[in-house]
Amino acid sequence: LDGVFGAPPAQKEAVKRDYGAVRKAIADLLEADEYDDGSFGPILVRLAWHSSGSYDKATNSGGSNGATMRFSPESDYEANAGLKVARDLLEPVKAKFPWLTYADLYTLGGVVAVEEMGGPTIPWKEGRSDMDSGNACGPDGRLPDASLDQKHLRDIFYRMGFNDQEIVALSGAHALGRCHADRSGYVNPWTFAPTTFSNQYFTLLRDEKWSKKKWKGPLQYEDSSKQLMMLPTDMALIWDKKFKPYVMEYASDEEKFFKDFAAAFSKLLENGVPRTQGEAPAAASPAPAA
Ligand code: HIF
Repeated sequence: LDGVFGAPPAQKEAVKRDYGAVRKAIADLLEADEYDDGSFGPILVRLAWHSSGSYDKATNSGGSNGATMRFSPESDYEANAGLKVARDLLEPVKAKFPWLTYADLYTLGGVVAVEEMGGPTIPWKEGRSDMDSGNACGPDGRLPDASLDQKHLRDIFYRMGFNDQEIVALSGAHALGRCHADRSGYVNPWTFAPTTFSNQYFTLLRDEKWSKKKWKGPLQYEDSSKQLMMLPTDMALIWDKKFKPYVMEYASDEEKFFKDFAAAFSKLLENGVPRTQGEAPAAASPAPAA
């Protein structure tokens, strides 16, 4: 009978794609007393975003599908400096769950990090595939340049299909992490709690007096305590009259920020991922095991 009906069940590889176990493995990596502010969470969020932020809507190229950042030239783009730390950190997770694609892992890493640091649940769905060479890397220059202004921000994020409100909502992720002189040339964190997802980025933009930092490095802004920073592109959000109302709204309504951030970040990670009709990003995550 076996010859007629195919391989006997015992020989079928029964791989249970347990995304709950993957999430736990990622969550277990985050805490690290010796690294930065005590967590790899922020750099995993940056990895998820830079994996996805190469998307160009007009040509439907770039984006998280393919995990092309593993390859040169994308791995060496100046904007991606330092992200090897995050990619290397996730290697043991890939080794433990070989059926998992890098493209799904890099995006899920950011989702788990946001959630573990106290942020909203981010709708996420598996299904990205990996390219096996750098031939599919997008061109350099698709990620934003922090030294520029609101026009540049709109050029970059409109290209990915975002509007002004989504640009401001996404920007709240700079509540997390810090700048590193050896990676971007900038220094310091944006908030006093860089491993907690909150709306503090917006309250600080609204309430602090930001002035130019006097130093030999690139132009950045500092608060009255001189411990915190804003990039020129962060300042653009309060200087631009269309962006500013959203900053004010998210500063006074953290719940609204969480809701809008979850939607915009989910969209960022989904951009360019091939889906069959009706297979929209999961409204609830994790998606059920296949
Ligand atoms: Fe960042 N971002 N980002 N960013 N980013 C840095 C670090 C982080 C921009 C520039 C920088 C987003 C948008 C923009 C995170 C998450 C997001 C650094 C410092 C720079 C220069 C890198 C270093 O020196 O280590 C610019 C110009 C953006 C356009 C507005 C996103 C919205 C805020 C999309 C986003 O999610 C995170 C997290 C970090 C911290 C990484 C760390 O290692 O701590």
